[in-house]
Amino acid sequence: MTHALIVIDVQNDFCPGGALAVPEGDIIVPGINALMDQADAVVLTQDWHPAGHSSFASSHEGAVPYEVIDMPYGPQVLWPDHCIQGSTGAAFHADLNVTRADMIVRKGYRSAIDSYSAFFENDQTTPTGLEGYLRTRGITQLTLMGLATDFCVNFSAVDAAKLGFDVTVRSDLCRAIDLNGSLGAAQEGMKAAGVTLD
Ligand code: VGL
Ligand code: ZN
Repeated sequence: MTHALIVIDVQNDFCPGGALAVPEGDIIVPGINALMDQADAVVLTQDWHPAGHSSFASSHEGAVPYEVIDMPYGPQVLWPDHCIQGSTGAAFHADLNVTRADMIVRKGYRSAIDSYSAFFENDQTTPTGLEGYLRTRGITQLTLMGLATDFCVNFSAVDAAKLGFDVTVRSDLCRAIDLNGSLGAAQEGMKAAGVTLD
């Protein structure tokens, strides 16, 4: 079996001091780097929003961060402005071993739709292209880690399992936002989808 590490959104804005900081988001970096040597492939994902993205509370009159609104594709949490294309906040954490990456997948670059998952945008149908990349390389086994456990890692892991990949999430190398119990729900959802939580 050919094995890929999928490193989700280890970017400055999700680390302490960032615009959408995840507690301890930076302490997972050395552990992620240490796994890269043993992998056949390393894929990094990068949340990559244009200014004024529809997932930002600031794009909606009277809205505040962390409220949920209805979008044409379903409910959407509104976030502080984060991971603006080309900004320091959107850059990978300085200590992440970016040199080892075979592939960098950017997502969330369409203004009207968010993309938590590395495989499909939040309409759950528009592909990012990652599935094709992995399949054409003969990759069947995925280990996921990164930020945040309950959003982008969760959505990516569930989609990967639904697509038929053998999926493990290294919970020790993830950190969560944990909004209104979202971490517990994510853990249940991943298990139900057949994801192994390590
Ligand atoms: C993420 C919220 C908004 C994530 C990205 O990487 O989990 N969360 N954009
Ligand atoms: Zn985002």
